[in-house]
Amino acid sequence: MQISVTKRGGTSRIVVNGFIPVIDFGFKGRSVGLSEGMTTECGVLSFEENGAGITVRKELEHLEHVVGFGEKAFELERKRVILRMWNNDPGGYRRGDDPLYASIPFFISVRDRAAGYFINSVASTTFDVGVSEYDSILVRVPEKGLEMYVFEAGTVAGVVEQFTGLTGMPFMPPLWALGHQVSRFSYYPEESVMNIAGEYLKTVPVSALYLDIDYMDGYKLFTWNSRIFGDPPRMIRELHGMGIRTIAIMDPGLKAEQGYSNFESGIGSYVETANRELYLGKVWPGLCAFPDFFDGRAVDNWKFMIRKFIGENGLDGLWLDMNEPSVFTEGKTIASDATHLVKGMRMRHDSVHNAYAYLEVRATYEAMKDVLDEPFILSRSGYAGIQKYAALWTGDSVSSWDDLRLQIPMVLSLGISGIPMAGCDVGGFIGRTEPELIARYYQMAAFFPVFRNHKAKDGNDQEIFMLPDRFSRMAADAVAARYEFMPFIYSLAHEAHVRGHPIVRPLFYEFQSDRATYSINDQYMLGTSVLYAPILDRGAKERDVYLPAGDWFSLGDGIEHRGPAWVSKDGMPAFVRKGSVIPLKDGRFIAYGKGKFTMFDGSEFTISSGPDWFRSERPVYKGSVVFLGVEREKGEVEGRSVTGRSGRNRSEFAGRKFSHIRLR
Ligand code: NBV
Repeated sequence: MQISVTKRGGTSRIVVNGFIPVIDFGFKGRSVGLSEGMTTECGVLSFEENGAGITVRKELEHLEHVVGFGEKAFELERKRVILRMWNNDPGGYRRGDDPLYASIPFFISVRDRAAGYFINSVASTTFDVGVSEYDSILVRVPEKGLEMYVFEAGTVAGVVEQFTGLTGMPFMPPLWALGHQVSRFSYYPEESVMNIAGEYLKTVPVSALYLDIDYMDGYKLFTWNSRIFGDPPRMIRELHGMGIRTIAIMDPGLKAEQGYSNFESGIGSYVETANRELYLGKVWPGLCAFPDFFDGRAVDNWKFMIRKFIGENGLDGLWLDMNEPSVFTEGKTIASDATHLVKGMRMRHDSVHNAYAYLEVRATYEAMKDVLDEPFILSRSGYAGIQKYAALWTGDSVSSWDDLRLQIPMVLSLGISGIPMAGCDVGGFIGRTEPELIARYYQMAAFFPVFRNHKAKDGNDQEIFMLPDRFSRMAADAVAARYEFMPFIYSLAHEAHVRGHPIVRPLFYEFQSDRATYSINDQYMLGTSVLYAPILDRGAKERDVYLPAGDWFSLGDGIEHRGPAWVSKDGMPAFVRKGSVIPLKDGRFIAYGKGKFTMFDGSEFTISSGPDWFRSERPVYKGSVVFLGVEREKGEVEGRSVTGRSGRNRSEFAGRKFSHIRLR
């Protein structure tokens, strides 16, 4: 076995047996020579060849925390589980099911210091985290070589910075993509779409509406069913007139049908069988061919169709579904021995599987950039680095109280795995639901970066305006709270874009040495400044909240608390951390802490005792991104602007007058 190591800053790249990765992140470092094993900040790493591949072993201490791994249906702490990286459509999932749609073969170990480990393999790797061997993490890679990275930053945040520094900074979402989005499998015909949009707007703001697969003619990509959508560009224009963007779903497979020009134009650049024939797999439209996104010709052809479809219809975003890719066969995806054209060589599907969605999404994003200022993609599947192009949602969850709870560690783990733009189907996708659960879903996800209500065909209607008064009010208040915090969320999206930090964070991200935080799966931080603890139990009126060390100002009742402490709260329990400035809607902001605050427009004010609420004379949000740097040590908080965003966002925050903000 031949091992080489190169290093730059705290990041080391280890290459075993000269392996060339399918997705190359272009790391350049200086060689630090060959070694059989390597001592890292969180234990010794060693490598073994076994018949079928390579095993990486990392020491695991009893007190070590292991977090990350992206979208997994487990708690934040990912010790004592075996996780497989294989993009998969489980067709609905519950806690403990694995694998799911996206694979991020990256984890963070936390001892006194934190270090990150990333196995850059797009084949099926497994991570056995202290199950087969109590004191080891075993990573099994089914290949003769591998590329892996170690990030020795000391802090969780530092590791995430290094990981996103390597795999790419998250895209900057358009402001509207952070608003309340609505969806259903499927809203049609056109009149119903318009009626639903109208009904929604009577109750809550809606920033985007999704069209699911029924808009197509026989599920054929880039077509419309003209019986139910007579004039799509006109409908989209009308929705725009109501302030609503339109996002259409897109699957990867094109129906293999003679005379269907979008299929015919791709012939020669589809995935092939082992015998070099066209590979066909059954999906919604019937037998489909799959663009081989590893092949530049397929990419060019796809981009052409995407540009045309977006341009002709005036769409604002795309929703890339079924891109694991999901096929209706026993193996649930493209046959293992089908082939792709990877850098001029034909490679088996199973050795490149987890890269398929990444390449599809990249091609789509690049095409959309040609026709839209600020493209938005919501993707189901992905791989490390997908954050450069798309937001992810956690797929087909079940409408249940446990799934409601499960969505928190899932979305937070995506965030610390480099993917800040994430969310879940608000209300839950599969199955029968109940109004209270929908309302609690709205509260739980109120600050999730992607905030979209979506539901399966055979589940109850879960639009806010369909709920009994009491629950529609709860849900509408959650939407209002989100819009109140929108400038803050947008600032955090910008921070994510330039630093790679998550928007919503597990508590340990901010309080790394507080052991209790690693098992808090039902609370989250919004940036560094707000702690949120939604109520998640049927019939509950209040809940216990864990506040880590420091001073906290409870937004619901205005009480100050000193952590570490457990407190009991009702409503939507949210707390501001001392030393924060939080920009709110209409130019208002919350400032909590002593010290001198400088706002981006140059205005300054001093707080000598607090908690306090302040209102700036001029809007904090002025067509530019407010980016707040916090210097907690000196008790000073500084707000400064980063310009360059489009002025048209401005109007969305204009209007309303200041009132005390109370989260009900
Ligand atoms: O396109 C239909 C659905 C979609 O609504 C859902 O959000 C996706 O996760 N899609 C899966 C296809 C299969 C649904 C059973």
